[in-house]
Amino acid sequence: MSNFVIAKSRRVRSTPYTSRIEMQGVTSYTVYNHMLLPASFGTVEENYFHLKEHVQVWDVAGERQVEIKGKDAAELVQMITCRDLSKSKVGRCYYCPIIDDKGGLINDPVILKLAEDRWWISIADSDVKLFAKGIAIGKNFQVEIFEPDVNILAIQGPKSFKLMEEIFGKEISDMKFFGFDYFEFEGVKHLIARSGWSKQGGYEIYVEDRKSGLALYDKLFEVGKKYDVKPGCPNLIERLESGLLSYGNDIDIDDNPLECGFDKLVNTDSEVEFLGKEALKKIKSEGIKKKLMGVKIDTNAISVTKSISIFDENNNEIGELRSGGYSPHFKKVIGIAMLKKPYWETSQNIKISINNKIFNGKVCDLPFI
Ligand code: THG
Repeated sequence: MSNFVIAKSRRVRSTPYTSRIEMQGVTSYTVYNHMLLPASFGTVEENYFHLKEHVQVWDVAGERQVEIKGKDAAELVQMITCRDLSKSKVGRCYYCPIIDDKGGLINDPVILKLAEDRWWISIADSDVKLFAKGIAIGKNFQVEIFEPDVNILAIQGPKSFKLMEEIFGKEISDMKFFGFDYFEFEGVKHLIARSGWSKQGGYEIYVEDRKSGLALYDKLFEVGKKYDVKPGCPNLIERLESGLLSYGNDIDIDDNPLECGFDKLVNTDSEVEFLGKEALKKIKSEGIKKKLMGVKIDTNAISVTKSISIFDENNNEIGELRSGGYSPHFKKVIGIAMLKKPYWETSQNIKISINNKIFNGKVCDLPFI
């Protein structure tokens, strides 16, 4: 295999922390929302064990914010998600499928309600800003839609609580999962949420003041020494074991939220109006024809860089593997697959072919753990 690097440019944006993580030995990047997102610091397996035991600081500035502000902000946000936000509260985060008129998944962001007329959509990798602008223009909504200069630092891992307490005070530990509030660092207030794209616990700091953010970055490593803090990034194995979905990998615009296991977030029986409500009602009544499931495969290594066809014992193509990696916990490869009806039952045996070698496996429920 050839070795290559991602060529940087204005279009492939750096983050305020890029120079820091390059000094700290980042070994690969992916591109996420037109921005550099670190993908490894050494091997994914080393990063996995460290994340589960200690604490990591992640440059996840690529999780961009789409700010929706103005008189019709709440109406626009509700228009693009199938989750009923009518009882949502300021100071809370909401995981919300964004869907189009056909029920196709546009994105699966965390939505922060900053005020009744001010929201942040913390997006996965697709151009939600353009989609929201199109809807707002078509509906003549009075809103401003823009990408503010917010650059998230995620603090993840079991020791994240101790580390954050030392910097921001004991109160930060009182925050509930998916709550957020403002906490002061050296005279500057930062929005901090109890959230993050791992299930090892932690926080996300929505840095608006770049200068203070860099000072905070350095402070986290200084204070974090005794907790064995390391720079890190979203970890393929940990997020698979935890059942966290990756837009563009596991799910996409050709999937609807019912096929992706978001049933509880599809509130077609509520009063609220949203795009794709009729489409989703119809899909619900007719039943889905494919479904996202876990798979376990009897091998110790796999690299999924495109969809891999999945077959049953009679060589019928029954679906596709969309992500996968070796799990030290299960001692086999675990993956996320889109399987056709009726092959998504957990008793289903599967086969995949990689480089002319056949591997056997089984369908299982999500999340794995
Ligand atoms: N944090 C922030 N922005 C993000 C992500 C994030 N944007 C991109 C991407 N991640 C969006 N996708 C997800 C997917 C899952 C979760 C968060 C963002 C998640 N899920 C929990 C779970 O599945 O257990 C909780 C869901 C819930 O309680 O509703 O956290 O990570 N800022």
